[in-house]
Amino acid sequence: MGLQAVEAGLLLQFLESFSMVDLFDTVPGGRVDLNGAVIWPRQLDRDAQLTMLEDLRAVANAAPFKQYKTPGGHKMSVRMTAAGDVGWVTDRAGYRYSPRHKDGGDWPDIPTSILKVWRLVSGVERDPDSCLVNFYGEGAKMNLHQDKDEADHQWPVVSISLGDPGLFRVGGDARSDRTKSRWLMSGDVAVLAGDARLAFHGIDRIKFGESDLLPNGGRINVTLRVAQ
Ligand SMILES: O=C(O)CCC(=O)C(=O)O
Repeated sequence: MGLQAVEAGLLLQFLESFSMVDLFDTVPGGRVDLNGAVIWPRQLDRDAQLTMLEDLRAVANAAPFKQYKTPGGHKMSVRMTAAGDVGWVTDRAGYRYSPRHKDGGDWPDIPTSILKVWRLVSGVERDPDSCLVNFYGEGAKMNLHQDKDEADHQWPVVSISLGDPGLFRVGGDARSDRTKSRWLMSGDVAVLAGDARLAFHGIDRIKFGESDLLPNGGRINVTLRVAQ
């Protein structure tokens, strides 16, 4: 690699660590607007994060993490499980919500520690009926996509980050729309609602091992939705 490429890489790292969008997109209440997605930075303190982690261990014991394949046959890099009446799954048969996990049992209930976050930030009376849990190990990412397997898109999507930082990218309703990015930190909460409900979004990469919340590193994302 030439010297200029090394310098450009270092400059990029510097700008990313500075999180430039903060300077321009902070809205009242300390929230951040990222192309219409609202981010509540550091909503959960360390104790709340540890409690949620403990609750998620119980979820994963009842419904173990699996590495799903897309309908096209590609193995996803994240591992997933779920809680609630229905859980999001994918395989050759397609993307869908299923009342049973891959080992055949019902999904466990959504832990109260997680429901509390929805009730605080969603702005709606109805509780979610589905809670997807994504685990990002080293090198895992999630490509740009829309959340549109739910029956009614008027309900918001609420997503909680735990562990290593994840670079969140949000665009518009078309895949080709301009995107903005921000590192989601442990304890951050993001909401996709209203005009941003169907925004394309994804996680470009994580900074594996930067947080000590998970003993072996990695990032957990908890995504709450009204699916049915
Ligand atoms: O990991 C994240 O923060 C985003 C997850 C996500 O987009 C999804 O599960 O649909």
